Amino acid sequence: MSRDAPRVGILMGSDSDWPVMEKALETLRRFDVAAEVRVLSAHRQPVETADYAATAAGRGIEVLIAGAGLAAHLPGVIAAKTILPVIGVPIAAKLEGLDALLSIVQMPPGVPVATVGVGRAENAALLALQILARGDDSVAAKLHEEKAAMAEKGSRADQALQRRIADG
Ligand code: RP5
Repeated sequence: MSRDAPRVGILMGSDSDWPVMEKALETLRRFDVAAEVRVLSAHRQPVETADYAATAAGRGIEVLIAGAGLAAHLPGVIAAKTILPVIGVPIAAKLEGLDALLSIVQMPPGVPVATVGVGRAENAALLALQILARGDDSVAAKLHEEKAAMAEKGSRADQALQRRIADG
């Protein structure tokens, strides 16, 4: 694990969200970007959550990723207390995550939360990395490499499919 100061905060409403949210940490580690991870429930720890959001930027955090399920208020409550970009990850605790998706994405005017798909913690990390890459050439270079590798994989799959079709 990187010993650098954390640049990204990965937050979740419950430790039951960790199996999904750990994908965000894994993705950030792949890019050598340090993160801090916290369980902070908007409902069960309201004071601690508000304090975290209000102090994150001052401690050097640049982007926040917040995952929650059910009445998923954590990303919005965090966004209310900071001007750091907040990326919300809906967790499928009930209703296949539709409840959390709508709760996170339907923020009122003035308080945006960038919302990824249900359970898509790795995409939240990639979006956080893309934000960091605006001022970090090393992260930008790794993101370009990753995109090229993805395109290469797709091309190989396409070529293999063409061969299978041609062979009948
Ligand atoms: C939400 O309630 C959490 O984000 C979690 O997805 C869901 C269930 O929490 P637990 O009852 O498992 O702690 O606040």
